[in-house]
Amino acid sequence: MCTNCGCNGGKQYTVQGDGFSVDHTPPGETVIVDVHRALLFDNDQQAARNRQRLTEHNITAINLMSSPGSGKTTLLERTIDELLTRYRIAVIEGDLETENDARRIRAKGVEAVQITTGNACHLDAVMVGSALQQLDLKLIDLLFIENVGNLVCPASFDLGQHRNVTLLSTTEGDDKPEKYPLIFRASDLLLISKIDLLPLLDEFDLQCAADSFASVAADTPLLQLSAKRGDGVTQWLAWLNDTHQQLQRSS
Ligand SMILES: Nc1nc2c(ncn2[C@@H]2O[C@H](COP(=O)(O)OP(=O)(O)OP(=O)(O)O)[C@@H](O)[C@H]2O)c(=O)[nH]1
Ligand SMILES: [Mg+2]
Repeated sequence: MCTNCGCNGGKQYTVQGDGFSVDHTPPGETVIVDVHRALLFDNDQQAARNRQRLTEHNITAINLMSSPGSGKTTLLERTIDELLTRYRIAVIEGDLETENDARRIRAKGVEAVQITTGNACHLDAVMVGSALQQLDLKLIDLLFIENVGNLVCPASFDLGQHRNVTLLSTTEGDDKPEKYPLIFRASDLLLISKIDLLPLLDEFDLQCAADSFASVAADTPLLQLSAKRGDGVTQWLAWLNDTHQQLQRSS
């Protein structure tokens, strides 16, 4: 179980490449609250340092969160295809195991650092800070952080990103925002992904998904997207562009 929520059975996080690792000893029940507070306090401090470094380098950092398989890496591949001539892009990939996603990103000609978390179900700011040391920040405009596929824990850990984007795939059901409110409430943008599959999924109702999302995050924008077919990609790129310009003006 992880020391935050009790879901990490392992003891070690690893960022491949620079040998970073931390041991986590499961605390006794009476200690858990204090450990939570200390853990999140330390995490937030590291996240603030990450954000400051990124901002100093005029980098816009986007944290992508969703269930496993909702289409995060596919969206990144599409985004790179569309934006690489305009922006310098880098990606930090989070998964329990394998370098698969980083390989997919590198195949697009973009630098990617793979973090493998062992059994941990989320990235944290220390892991991201360590991954940042492996990137030349002077050569990046947009940094995407693909979080571990999970609708719960990633929402609790600030990584130093500037914006959170959450994907909800049509294959997951339209009631997820109400069932997992924390992550949807933390989002700056919701992407309903794989809408090309809608004709096959008569149970998924776009209006129900929008209502469910509005019930937890009324003022947050939502886009319908198919990274495969291209629906909504123009709007997604426009959101990214606007966000980057906005952050540049305010820094
Ligand atoms: N039909 C359809 N399939 C998609 C779309 N986007 C992704 N997929 C498929 O969904 C599966 C998972 O996609 P990934 O991009 O690997 O998902 P992910 O969120 O990165 O997965 P994890 O990193 O394991 O959490 C793959 O088989 C993709 O081809 C889409 O827009 N439409
Ligand atoms: Mg992925």
